[in-house]
Amino acid sequence: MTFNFSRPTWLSSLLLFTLGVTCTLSVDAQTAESRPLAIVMDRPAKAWVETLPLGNGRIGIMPDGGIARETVVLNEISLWSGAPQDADNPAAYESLDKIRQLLFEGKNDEAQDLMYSTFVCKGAGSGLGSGKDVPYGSYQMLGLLNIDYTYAGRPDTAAYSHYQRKLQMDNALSECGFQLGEVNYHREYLTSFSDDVAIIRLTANKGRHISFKLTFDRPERMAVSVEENDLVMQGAMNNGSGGDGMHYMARATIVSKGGKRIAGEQMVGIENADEALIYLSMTTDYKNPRHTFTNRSLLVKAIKSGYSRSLLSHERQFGAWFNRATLDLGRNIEREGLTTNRRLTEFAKSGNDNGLIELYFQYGRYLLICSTRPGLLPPNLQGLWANTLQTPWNGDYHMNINLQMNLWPAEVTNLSELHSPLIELTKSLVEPGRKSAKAFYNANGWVTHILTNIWGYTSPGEHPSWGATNTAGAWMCQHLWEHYLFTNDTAYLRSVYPVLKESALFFSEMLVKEPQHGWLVTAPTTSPENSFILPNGKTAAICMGSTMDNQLVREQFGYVAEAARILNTDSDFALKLQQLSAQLPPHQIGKYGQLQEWLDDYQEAEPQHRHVSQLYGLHPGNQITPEGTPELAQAARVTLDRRGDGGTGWSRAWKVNHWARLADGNRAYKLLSQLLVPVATDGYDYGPQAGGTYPNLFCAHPPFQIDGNFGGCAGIAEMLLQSHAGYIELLPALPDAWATGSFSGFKVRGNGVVDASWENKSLKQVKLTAQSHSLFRFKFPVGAKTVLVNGKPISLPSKGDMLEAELNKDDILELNW
Ligand code: FUC
Repeated sequence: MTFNFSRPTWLSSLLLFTLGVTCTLSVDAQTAESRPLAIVMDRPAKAWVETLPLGNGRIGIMPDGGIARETVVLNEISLWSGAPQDADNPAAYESLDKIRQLLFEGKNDEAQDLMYSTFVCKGAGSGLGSGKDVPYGSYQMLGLLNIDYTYAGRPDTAAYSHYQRKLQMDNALSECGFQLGEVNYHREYLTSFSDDVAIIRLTANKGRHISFKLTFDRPERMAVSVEENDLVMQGAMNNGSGGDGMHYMARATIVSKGGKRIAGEQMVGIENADEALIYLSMTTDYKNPRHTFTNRSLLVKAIKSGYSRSLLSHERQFGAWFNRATLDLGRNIEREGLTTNRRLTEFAKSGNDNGLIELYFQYGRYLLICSTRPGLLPPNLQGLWANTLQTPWNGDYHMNINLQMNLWPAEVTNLSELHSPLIELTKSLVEPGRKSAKAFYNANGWVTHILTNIWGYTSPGEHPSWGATNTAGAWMCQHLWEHYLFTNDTAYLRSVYPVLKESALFFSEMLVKEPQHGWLVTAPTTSPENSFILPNGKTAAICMGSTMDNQLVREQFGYVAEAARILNTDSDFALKLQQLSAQLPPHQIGKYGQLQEWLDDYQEAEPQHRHVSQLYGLHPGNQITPEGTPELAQAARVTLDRRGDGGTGWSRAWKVNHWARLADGNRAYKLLSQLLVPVATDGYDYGPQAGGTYPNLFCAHPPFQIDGNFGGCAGIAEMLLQSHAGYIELLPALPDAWATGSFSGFKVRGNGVVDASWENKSLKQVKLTAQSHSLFRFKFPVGAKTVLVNGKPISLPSKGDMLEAELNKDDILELNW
């Protein structure tokens, strides 16, 4: 079979090789005219966190670029062990009154002890984060594809030169090139957005030089066979009760130009081909009982369309997402010539690489586009990339910050549709969550606790100290509401209103009056995942009315009432929510001037704890703003100072957003620099010195956890554009390091797309395009020279220092200074 090949913008090095130029070629040869949105390495990966991730929202590959053997880690977003289970303890609510009574009496330690025996899930829960063989299950690596190469003349494979490996972010293509002996080899990798298979293309600048064998590998639960020309691996996961659970299949086939096919019982290969394409299809039977049929037909279809066409439509479909937003903060061309790991090191030493910030921002968007897809699942703790069977924390959905952080870039960076898998996951929790609400709180409505999986887990975790948080559902609902705020889509709001309403119904029934002030509080609960010291010297995590819970419930009662008003329904329920809301605990300022984390001003057991749950109301919520609540904003600053500027990767990313909301650009930039600190370790580390960034720009908790990538990406946007406080503000937290720059395609609440440019920290131009009819309010610096709507000068009504513009769909508002 032959195929056409149109060369994409590829490594300058290989072009030079082809032309016979023998200069020493390093990454520096990537010249400056183009803006290289790429991660670049100059050797094969020695660790998984040096490999470059490709994904199309469903399947993912991470090739290591090896010379003699290349190992490609394979993923499929739905591949989970475990199974649906009933983990609700039906008698749990019988101990609820007792637990609450102990909390009312200030005996939190006793309440917590009692919960261990009465108020946790039934069974093993998440298996303490190692749940692959219990019913909770784990997200798992699908397996490994090994490519064992043979090179003509058997050169020493360690003697390669001119090596370069890169991931080009703007077309979702990875490439690798090197010289061995006299021959230049080139590989391209993609996980096709159009064909839904992975493709690896292998070429050399001399004919008949492509020879390799393919094998699959997996530590367990796999059988490999050769079917016609395809290498097939299949198996079933452990369902957690000793039986077979989810089935999976991977199928690889080689299409070559020239060469001789070889095959063994568990191997296929090619010898002396001019070029070769490896097509790889991966499926599971999650919601697709006919997956083996799908698996093969995807492969057949992709091969039929031919590589050039596949590549073009892949780039077109990926680009339709990626190209919606741009960022330019200026660049340091010298640094762009370095490998990405060196670039990180240099940045840690002296900053001064705004191109790296742009790269990190766009990488966040890239990772989101590649790890979720409408109709499938949201990105898990590792997006869709895992290289083990027991993924850390089961690679699940933690809902006390982590899953939500994954979606923070979705709206503001113009990838709104990618919010839908999280929205669908939330909807799917309503039914099991109703049962959990009855079992644990004897309440109507639905609840979910801190963790969930793809099997609808809504019970508390196995340890109340972290597993008892019951406002995770409210936090998920905040995303459903935010999606409405950004899209103005009333039909969508109507479709999710029952989910929001039933969550609020749950809280309206489970809140109890605490005796000291008569406030309505959640109980029992936690402030994730911190603990405090009781007057008796003991430490506890279980409390009532944690500040985060109060904020989440107050916010939810507010937007459910507002949604009811918009949809012209449930006015009595809305009124009731407003009345309840007035009885929730107010924010309190503690002895250090900090925003109090608990109802009582307890001493934190760990003052620098990674979670900053009590600042939910500052970000992602909007109850605390420097303008609206200056005293609380000041208390939030004190809280952040007490917590410090370190922490795990995601913790640093969250604090970027917090400081952005506090309008402190330089501090936000400092936290961003903390997030970009190079990290080599890969063990679990929770400490204040822990987090940072791996060579492939994956966020290090450590271990790898993707939330920090997404939180950092969203934080960069939050520094440049905000719309959470009822108005749009440009450059609210611009650091000195970003004095001149521009962005385009960012989104604001009200469904507007914003482009802006600035010089010497002063706005030059702002353009807002309304995507639906909407009233936009702006807080702008005074003195705009021209204000135009659809090109015509106008004077807009202004209220105080706010400018108001009611725009129709496609209207363009432009301001120039
Ligand atoms: C929460 C965090 C941990 C980790 C885990 C996946 O429990 O406290 O740091 O991110 O989720």
